[in-house]
Amino acid sequence: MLLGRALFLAEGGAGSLVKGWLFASYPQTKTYFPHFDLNPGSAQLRAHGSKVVAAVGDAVKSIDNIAGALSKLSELHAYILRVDPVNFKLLSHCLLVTVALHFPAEFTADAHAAWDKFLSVVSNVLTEKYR
Ligand code: HNI
Repeated sequence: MLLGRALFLAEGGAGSLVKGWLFASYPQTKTYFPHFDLNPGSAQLRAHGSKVVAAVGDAVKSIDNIAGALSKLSELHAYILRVDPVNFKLLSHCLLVTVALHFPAEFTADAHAAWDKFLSVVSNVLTEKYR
């Protein structure tokens, strides 16, 4: 299944690709990473990208309890990092584009819809603590 197969992206360094898309397409998102070397493919970006994609993998594995699986991350983003929720839509879009590019044959209309829905659940979980 495409959700599961995409997990391998974590090792392939796709996480840094996703962040690369994010920073190139939406430069305002770079303000959250003043302490990072943001050059494409930097060691910091790769390490961070792997963590993000691994967390998406955790969400896939706990598809029936995404809120539980990501609760610590939700607190981190809301209370410590204070990332504006709008940025989660931007990142979700970049993730979707990356999956579509890596798996063009499997990225059917159904897969597109499933990813869209899954990423909006993940984003909702990660931003629910702001309320
Ligand atoms: Ni996010 C750290 C997962 C969206 C800015 N983020 C993390 C970590 C994970 C993670 C995992 C590492 C935590 C740790 O080290 O304990 N972030 C996710 C996921 C999403 C997401 C799964 C959405 C799908 N993060 C975003 C967005 C932004 C963002 C949209 C801002 C544009 N994240 C950060 C920042 C850090 C971070 C900033 C800290 C980086 C560092 O290492 O200093």
